[in-house]
Amino acid sequence: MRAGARPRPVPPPDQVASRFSHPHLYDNMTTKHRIIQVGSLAGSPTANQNLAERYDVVELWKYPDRKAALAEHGKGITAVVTSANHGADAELINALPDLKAICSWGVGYETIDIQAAKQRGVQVSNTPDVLTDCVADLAWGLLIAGARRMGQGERFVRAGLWGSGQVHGSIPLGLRVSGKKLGIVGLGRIGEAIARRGAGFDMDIRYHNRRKRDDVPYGYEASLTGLAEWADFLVVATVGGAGTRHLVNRDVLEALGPDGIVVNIARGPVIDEAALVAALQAGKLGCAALDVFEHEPKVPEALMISDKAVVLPHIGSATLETRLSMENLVLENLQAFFETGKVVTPAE
Ligand code: 8YV
Repeated sequence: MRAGARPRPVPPPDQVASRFSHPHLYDNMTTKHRIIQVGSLAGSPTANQNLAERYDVVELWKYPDRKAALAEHGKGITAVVTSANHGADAELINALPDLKAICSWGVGYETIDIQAAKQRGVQVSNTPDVLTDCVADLAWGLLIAGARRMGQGERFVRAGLWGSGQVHGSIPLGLRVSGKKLGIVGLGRIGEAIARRGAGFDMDIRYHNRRKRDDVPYGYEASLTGLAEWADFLVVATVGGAGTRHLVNRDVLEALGPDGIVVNIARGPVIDEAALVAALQAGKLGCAALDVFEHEPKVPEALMISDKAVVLPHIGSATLETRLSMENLVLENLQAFFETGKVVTPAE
């Protein structure tokens, strides 16, 4: 999204069909387009149901032999629905000779083989903008939870230790959040929304990006280690995929330092998780507040038991409003594709 641009408004679910549909498109069951859905979209309240009402859905995840299912149902399929989690690899793309569009639920699409799609002239859509605010909100939640030891405090109360007079009857002091130096790794849509919120906390804000941006009021650091050295808090908001794997490595984490906090709402592999654990254990990094992990849903045991870690199960976009908006955007993309031949929010 451009600087200052607001998320595109998304209609409520009951209005989605009317925006694109011909009046009688769904009157007759036989006119339903057949699509392949790679995996369940159970993280969205009504996505599976809405897709099944509008389309003749081949639910690929329910077939024990995916290859055989694609061979049996693939012919004539022009559209696939997937998610950042379920992806679409070259094998799937190339098993569908008539494929023209992949509509994905989620903003990240590193699990979709874009090269294979491009080679075949297949359009790929994602769901940008609609989740930006909620993911940015969660980044701040994590940062404050880490600095103010909120998880630790909650565990303390729940364990009945408050006022118990036991040896562990207190928790260490946290760190002040307001007025600190905030470094952002990846100043895209979500990174920028995180930065905007930083102004409310009177923070000095700098960022590291592939390219310097001339349309933002934040300082640019060409070196990520340099940014980490300067910052009190480092928030990772960059895209995932091979290009950013282990971008946040041991040097970066150690540059952040013993009081530094790293937050990740992007993709687990952007941080070298083994280096992260080692830095926390050695006291070279203060805290890690994470919504994403290198091998989800696996969380390293060392993080599970550490009071220096805040761990969440990849819930950046998991609010009722945002998940409905993501679902609507998938439906919009599909419908626009079937009616105009073009998706509305192409990924690239
Ligand atoms: C979803 C996400 O939870 O949009 C993304 O890229 O990571 C999240 O919003 C994810 O897409 C689940 O597949």
